[in-house]
Amino acid sequence: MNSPKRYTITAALPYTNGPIHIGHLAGVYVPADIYARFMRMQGREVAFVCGSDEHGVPITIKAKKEGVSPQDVVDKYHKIIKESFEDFGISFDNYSRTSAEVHHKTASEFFKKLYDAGKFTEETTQQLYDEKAEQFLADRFVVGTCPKCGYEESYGDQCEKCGTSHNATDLINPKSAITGSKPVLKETRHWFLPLDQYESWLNEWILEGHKKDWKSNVYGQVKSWIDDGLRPRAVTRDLDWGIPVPVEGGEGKVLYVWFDAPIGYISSTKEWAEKTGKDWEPFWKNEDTKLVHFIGKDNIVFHCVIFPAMLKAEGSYVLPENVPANEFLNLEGNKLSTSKNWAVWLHEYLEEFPGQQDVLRYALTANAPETKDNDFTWKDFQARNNNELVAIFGNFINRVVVLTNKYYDGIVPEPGEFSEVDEQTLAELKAYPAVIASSIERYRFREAQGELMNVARLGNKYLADEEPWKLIKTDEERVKTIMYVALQIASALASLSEPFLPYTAEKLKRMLDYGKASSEATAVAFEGDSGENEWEQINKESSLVPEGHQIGKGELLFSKVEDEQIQKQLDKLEATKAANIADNKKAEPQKEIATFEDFSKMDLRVGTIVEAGKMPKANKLLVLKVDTGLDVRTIVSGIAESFKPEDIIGKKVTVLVNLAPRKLRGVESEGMILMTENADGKLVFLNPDEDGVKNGTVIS
Ligand code: B3M
Ligand code: ZN
Repeated sequence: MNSPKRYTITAALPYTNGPIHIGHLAGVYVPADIYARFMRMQGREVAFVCGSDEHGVPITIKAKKEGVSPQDVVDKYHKIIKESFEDFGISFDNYSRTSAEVHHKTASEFFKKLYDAGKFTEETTQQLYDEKAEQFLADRFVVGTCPKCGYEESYGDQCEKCGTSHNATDLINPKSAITGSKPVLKETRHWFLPLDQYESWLNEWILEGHKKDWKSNVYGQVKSWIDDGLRPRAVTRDLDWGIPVPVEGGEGKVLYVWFDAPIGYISSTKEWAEKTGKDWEPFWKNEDTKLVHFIGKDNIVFHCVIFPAMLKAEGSYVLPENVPANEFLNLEGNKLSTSKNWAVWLHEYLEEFPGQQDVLRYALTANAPETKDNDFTWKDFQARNNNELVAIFGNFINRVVVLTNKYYDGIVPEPGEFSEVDEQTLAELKAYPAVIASSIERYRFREAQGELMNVARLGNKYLADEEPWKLIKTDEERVKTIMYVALQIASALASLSEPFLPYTAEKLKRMLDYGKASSEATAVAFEGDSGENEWEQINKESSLVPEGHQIGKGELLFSKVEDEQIQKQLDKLEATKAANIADNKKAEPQKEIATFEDFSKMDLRVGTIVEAGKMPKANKLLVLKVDTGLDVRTIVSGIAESFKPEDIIGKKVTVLVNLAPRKLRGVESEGMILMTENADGKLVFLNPDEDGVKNGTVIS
């Protein structure tokens, strides 16, 4: 898209079933904020919108667990989340919530427009139903094996492991997340978005149109989902928490959370426009608007396929220009988990590291999972702060400000003749705004921040090489030039650091009294320019810290993170791990009673694994040949993350031989191998440890 007139930047609406943790920040909110701040500095018109995602089954599960109402849950976490984003400097223009009236109205009107235009199909289908809980099981109310990748904890609407989105009835071995019981099928009527009808358009719009500019991890997941064939998707649910279906026959039903939530971006923009007296429509309907969605990889299908199909069906909206989804961040080698409290919670970080928002922003961006999952460790956090922010960025600024105050009472000296080194240093400096801008515009924030750090390295090296503190005794004129050059680098850092380290940039502008300079010098520098922006001022002849300008006193930009602080965090995680292990020991609640007849239907045999191999492109599945004593048969098993194929050949196993055969990734699997898991979550076989037991022996 040639130079957009305005930017609508959205960040995934966090579910209000828990606080924000570093995985959310690294995956979505820090990159989105860097991008929004940068675009504003470019003088662009920006609407950076987000809000709490307050409907959906995760909220009702949390409410049941806490014995409160869903509204209590969303009110509690909406407040925590909104405040922690504000205190962390995520610069939303508006942060709304999907329980807000404006959203109920916007989402209902959106649904009604598609309904009236006949864009939905209405189908009476068999849906999963929990007879004990007396309710239909949708989304996270049901778990089972993902039909695409074999992940055994897949939800009813999406698999967090492979990202695919499916209908609950597609799950293998579904189990109610409410009572643990096996669901039955019960008739119910829903409205479906016929995604299959958008397949050729999606092929053209994405697979052809965005082949080059969408990240490969995003493009790959979307392509795989489309290639698997698109099917109608239910956009309503038999639930009582959510936006009521606004049409005849919708009693007792609500909009599917993933139908209403993305519309939340539009509602939030409307709310913002209302507050600021702007018109929201150009941000969602004008072709010269660039719409960018910042999300985590588990939301790719919803933002690249389902929501665009909804926008296409509605017909008056622009489509996302890019969806630069990040992969996942792990914590000390383990998956972040809200339910297991395995996380660094943002609101706790803000309490324990007061005033150090930028340190966490910096460490998360330096390790951002932009193309693959990555790991956050407290040791790395400490190293990034002490070895980079303190030792390079802070050290350089401190020297510049202290020496300028010491030698010239804070007045920027008039430079003499520039040496070759000075010329070269200033030339290198002038290249950085474009270099950093180019990385940001391609959503490479890790790379962009690395270049920012190179500016601080340039300054640090320049001073270390020129040693003004030595020359001051013998060549005062030379020192004036050196300090002038160093001050230009410092003022460049004040601008270039703002998208990444907003709190540091603010302090640095105060120390250089840049605010005043920028107003005066900006007026001079940008006078007559075609509205040049702050980002460009570094390339201007008229410096923002010109000779004669009075800078302020020094203040500490960064302080060392001590070993004790890190140890305290590591101890906290150890305590969480211990609590989880203790929790694991608490067995799951017993399932409903099974009659002897039920049990006698199951045919369990001793078997031996005689062959084992990986399932192509499915990192959880192994394809096994098992000698069951009756025959040698193929069984597909989700154990690839616990065992290497070569390690389990010859292993005795317990096999359920009369389980109905099913196709997994195109391979017919005839039976199931019984497994359990140890305290560390590693799978173990259930097998007779007596060697003499022959294959085919019945287990009863
Ligand atoms: N609430 C976040 C998640 O899946 C989900 C994003 C909605 S963005 C419209 O964790
Ligand atoms: Zn899956």
